Amino acid sequence: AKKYLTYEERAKLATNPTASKLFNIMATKKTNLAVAVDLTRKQEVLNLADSIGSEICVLKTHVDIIDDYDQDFVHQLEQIASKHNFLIFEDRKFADIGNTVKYQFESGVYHISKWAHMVTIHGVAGPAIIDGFRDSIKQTGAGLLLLAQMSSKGSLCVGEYTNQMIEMGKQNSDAVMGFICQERLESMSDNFVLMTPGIQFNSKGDSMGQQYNTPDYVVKEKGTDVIIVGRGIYQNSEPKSEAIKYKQAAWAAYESRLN
Ligand code: S5P
Repeated sequence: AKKYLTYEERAKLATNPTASKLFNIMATKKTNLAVAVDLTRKQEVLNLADSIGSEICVLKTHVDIIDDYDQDFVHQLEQIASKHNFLIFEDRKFADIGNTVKYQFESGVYHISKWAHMVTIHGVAGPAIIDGFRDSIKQTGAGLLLLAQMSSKGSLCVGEYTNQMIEMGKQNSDAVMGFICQERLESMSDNFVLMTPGIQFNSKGDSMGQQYNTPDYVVKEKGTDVIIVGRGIYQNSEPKSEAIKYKQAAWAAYESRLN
């Protein structure tokens, strides 16, 4: 059987500052729940963030789906994040050459580098994509999350591609804080945070290829660290009490794998 370390121990092994910070928040707040708030109005996102903030370690955004996005949105979200001690994860899935992603990260409407504690990256363009983030994250300590596997049906992020993404992470472990994945593979060392989307209690999937597992399955059976829940929480009529259920299930799975 695998030997699992505690999140406190993992915080000390982390090679990226945001990874270390996240492991510490998880241990302090006793939550390995991240929520994907895929709502399209600024006030809806902010209201949900404030209502579930005490239950989560990370709030994941897709800022490019917010109809009325503005700088005030980010300003308010940052205040809510520091009030409740969670991190902000912009799920931008950068995938271009280094020089282009540098502009996409720092410029444009969103200025993601100014406020995101972590962002997602696809490795299709090769490891030099990471060089596009270096200037910024040297200053902020932000973390990169590499997409090693995806939750959707027919995903091409499998097999040798997955192995190459893990290798890319290890070669850049100062900048890379962890992986988006569906399972812990032997080669994923303990300095990395493993985050898993495609989580819902009461559904197996949607009509557009999403596939769901339970918190217990991915954390206990598959060995990942953080569950990412979207519609299972924000579409529930009682999002706060539903968030507490996901938090408790994921934390119980974490505790039981330590024994
Ligand atoms: O493989 C992936 C990677 C990600 S980041 N599968 C995913 O679903 N995601 C994201 O997780 C997706 O963009 C969405 O924001 C969230 C899942 O949302 P849900 O509503 O299906 O829980």
